[in-house]
Amino acid sequence: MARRTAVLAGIALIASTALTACSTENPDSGTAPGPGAKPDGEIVLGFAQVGAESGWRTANTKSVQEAAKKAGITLKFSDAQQKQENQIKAIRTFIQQRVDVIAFSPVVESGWDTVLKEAKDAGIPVILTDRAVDTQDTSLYKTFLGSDFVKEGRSAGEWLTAEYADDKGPVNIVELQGTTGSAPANDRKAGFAEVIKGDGKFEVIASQTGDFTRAKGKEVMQAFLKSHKDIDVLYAHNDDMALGAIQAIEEAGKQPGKDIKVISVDGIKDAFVAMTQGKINVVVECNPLLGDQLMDLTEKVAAGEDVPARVETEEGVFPQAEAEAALPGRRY
Ligand code: GZL
Repeated sequence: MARRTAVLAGIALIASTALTACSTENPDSGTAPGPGAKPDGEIVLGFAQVGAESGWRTANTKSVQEAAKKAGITLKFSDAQQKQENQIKAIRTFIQQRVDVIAFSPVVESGWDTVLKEAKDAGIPVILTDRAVDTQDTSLYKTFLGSDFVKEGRSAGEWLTAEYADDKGPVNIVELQGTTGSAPANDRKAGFAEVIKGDGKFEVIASQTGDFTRAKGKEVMQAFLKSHKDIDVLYAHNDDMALGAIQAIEEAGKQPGKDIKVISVDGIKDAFVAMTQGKINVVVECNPLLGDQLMDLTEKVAAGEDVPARVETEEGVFPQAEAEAALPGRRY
């Protein structure tokens, strides 16, 4: 009997070990000792990234990974491939692994209260980076680090109204929106509309999501060009969609930046190159290099220190004439 029990126990041990090994979802699997300062001062940060949809996102990921290394913070990183359910799964994994701090860029604004409450109940502080969430309960996160997207939209609108100050119109605008439901898409649209609504000559004749990607931006611009022969301006919520749309405009035999003015947001190097080629007229900068600030906030939050409710990044507006001089200094 004893031998049989021993064999069964052995099988159970092997099975449980195998389950634990495949149940973790992160490359650097394993369970952190748990929230709160550790004797050796190690901090484990769980970071749930949106995806890898754009040049901006790639630069943001690189900034976070390099900053964690520099700060000696152990980073558990997940890429949600632009799916909210994957980000929620990643946050739940970080909770199971009992990381010290969770940070993420919410792919969309709504639907986060439940999982953020789970993190709060587990005593794990959360930092929002880049994008915001729409919640009544601001106790669910410690701070927001990122840009003011409404201001970016307003800057785009202000450039347009100045550009067409002496033009009686009509000025027909097509708009490539970012990911549906995301804070940058909602806010960049709102800020832009707020500025142009004051002058009846501006009309947004078509507005559709290009999901922040080059491929989708090109595809939607092709459709815009097919259904509208009188487009004067493209307002793209990010450079990747603008660069995709530029291909569509050229394939339609028109000159981007001249026949159709192009306004874009982000400020990646490729957009500055397009401005030097006369294909984009203005870029509203959105800074992805949040890594060092995020690590500083992570250390403070892990130590239980107070942090500001909102930490906004510095960013500018670059008209085409400034692109040549600015390009060598661009960091992403
Ligand atoms: C903005 C960021 C947006 C960028 C896009 O902070 O969330 O997501 O503008 C990126 O390029 O995909």
